[in-house]
Amino acid sequence: MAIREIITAPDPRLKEVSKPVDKVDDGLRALMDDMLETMYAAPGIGLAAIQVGVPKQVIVMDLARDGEKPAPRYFINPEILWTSDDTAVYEEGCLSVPDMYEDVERPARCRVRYLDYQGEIREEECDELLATCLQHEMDHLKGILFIDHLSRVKRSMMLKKLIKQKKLQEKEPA
Ligand code: GNR
Ligand code: NI
Repeated sequence: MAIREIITAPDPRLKEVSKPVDKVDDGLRALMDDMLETMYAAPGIGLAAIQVGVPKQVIVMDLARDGEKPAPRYFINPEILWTSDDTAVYEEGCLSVPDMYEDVERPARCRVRYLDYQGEIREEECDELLATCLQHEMDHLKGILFIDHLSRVKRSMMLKKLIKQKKLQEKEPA
């Protein structure tokens, strides 16, 4: 397993549309293992493959709290089958939009079909943080970031800050 570099906005790769996976094999599982390790190290609760530069429809997630037993989840080729009409607002953050948090409104519940770590087909009804996080990750697969759900004014303010952060990073690399 290895920790990979997480791409941050603005970067054209984050706008790429990810392609479906045609086979769940050991190569894909190695990618998912790296993604999980990268996500835990960040730390974050979800990660889409495009955030490490791989445009495949792959998501890893772990919603266990501090001190709880790890509960890794894997979603390959996820499809939303249904979303509720009622919505929920959650203060979102993103590893590709470091240190910024804003409220985002999304359907409160959804039903998803996906392939798991073994390549088995599964269906699940999601609510609360799982519904929010899954929709946030599925946006990444379409090249969408949570800041794209905000007003133009908020988004351009955040993009300005992101560009400033990058310029500072260039001056003193990690
Ligand atoms: O770690 C993360 N936390 C989070 C909080 C609220 C809503 C979504 C998320 S996902 C984010 C990790 C990430 O950027 N995934 O793409
Ligand atoms: Ni994100």
